[in-house]
Amino acid sequence: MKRGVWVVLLALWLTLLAACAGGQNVSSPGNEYGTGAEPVAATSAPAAGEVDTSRLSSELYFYNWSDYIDPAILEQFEEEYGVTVVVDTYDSNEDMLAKVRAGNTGYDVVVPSDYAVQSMVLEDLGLPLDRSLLPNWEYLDPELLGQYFDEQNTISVPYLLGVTGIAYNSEVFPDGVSSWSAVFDLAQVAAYQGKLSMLDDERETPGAALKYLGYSVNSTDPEALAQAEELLIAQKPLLGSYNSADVNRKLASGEYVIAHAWSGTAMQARNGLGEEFGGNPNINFVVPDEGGVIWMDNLVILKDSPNAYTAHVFINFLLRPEISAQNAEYVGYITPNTAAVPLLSEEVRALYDAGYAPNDENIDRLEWIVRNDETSAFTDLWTVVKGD
Ligand code: SPD
Repeated sequence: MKRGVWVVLLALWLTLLAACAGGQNVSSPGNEYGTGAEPVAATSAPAAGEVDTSRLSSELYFYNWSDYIDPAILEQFEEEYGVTVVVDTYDSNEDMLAKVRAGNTGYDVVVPSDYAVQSMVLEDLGLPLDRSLLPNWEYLDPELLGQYFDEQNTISVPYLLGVTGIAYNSEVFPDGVSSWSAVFDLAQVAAYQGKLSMLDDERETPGAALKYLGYSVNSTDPEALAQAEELLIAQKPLLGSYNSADVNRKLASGEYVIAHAWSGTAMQARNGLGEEFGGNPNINFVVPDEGGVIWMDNLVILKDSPNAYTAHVFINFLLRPEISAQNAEYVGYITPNTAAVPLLSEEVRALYDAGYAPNDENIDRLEWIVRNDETSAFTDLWTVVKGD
C-alpha cells in the first residue's frame, strides 16, 4: 500500500472523519457456489439487504484465530437470526491452510491474512462472494479494498488490520524498547531468559530476524536466510516458548516480560480481554527501529462451505458499523470499517496513536508479507529452526 494511502487512512483514524465511504457499486460475481451444500440460487429473493430467514442454517462453522472475536457478538447473531456460530481456532495461516487444503473441513468461514488469501485465490479454495448479500460492504474503507492479494475482492472481505512488533513490560524495561536487539542480542536476552516469547509463525519470526539483520521480511536471498536461521537457532534456548496463542495472558500475568507480538495481542495484555482475564497497564508495544510488519486479516467463505448463504449473512452482520466497532474495541485490532471508527473509545484511539496502529512515526518502516514462488524457503527454514 502506498504511503500516501496510509497517510489518508491515518488522517481518517486520527481526525475521526465520520463520513461513511461511498457505496462501492460493485456488481455481484453471480451465484457461483462451487460444491457448497447450500447453493444460493437466484430465487424470488427478498428485497436487497433483507435476510431470507427460511434459507438460514441452524449452525455456522467459523474457523478463526484465537481471541479474535467478541463472544457477545456471536450471542447477538444467534439471538437475532437463530444461528449458532461454532468457533474453532488456529494460530497460524499455515495451520489453517493445511486443514483447508485437505478438504471436507465442514467450516464455512475462515480468516486468512493477506498473503494467505493470495494462496487461497491461486488454489481456488474460496467461494466468490455474492455482493448482493453484503449491503454493508459500503462501510468498508475503499483504500483497503483491492489489495495485491485479491485485487477485485472476489473472495475476501477485510476483517481486521494490525502491526507486528514487540510488547514489553515497562517495569522491567523502564527506558522502553526500540530495537529487535531486545529479543535477538543474546547478551541482553540472558537477563530475562525464559521470560521471552517469539511468535510461532513461519513468516513472522524469520521476518523479525531478517529485519534485525537489515533485510526485508520477504528476502529469500540464501545468505540472508542462512543468517536468520543461525540467529533463530541461537536464540531458541533462551526463549520461554514460541507462542502465538496466549501471549496476551502470559504478558498480563508477568510470565513473559517481553514478546514478539501482534498489536492487538499487546493491547489485550494491557487492557485485558472481556471477562477472560484482566490487563496489565505496564505493557507497552513498539514497532522496532529496524521495522516491523503490517497485515490485514480477511473473511473468506470456503468453496465447499456447507452454509454459504448463512455465511454471507454472518459477514454482513460483522460489517455493521456498531458490530465492527464493538469487535475492534474488544480485540484491540484496527477496524477497516470507516463508519465504525467514530464509535471507538478514546482509550483505544489513544493507543492507536501511541503505535498500536500505523502512524506517522512508524509507517515508513512497516512492510507487508507477500508470497511468491521463492517464499516456500520460509517453510524450509522454519522446519529446521523448530526441529533443531
Ligand atoms: N489472536 C489473533 C491474532 C491474529 C493475527 N493475525 C495476523 C497474522 C499476521 N501475519
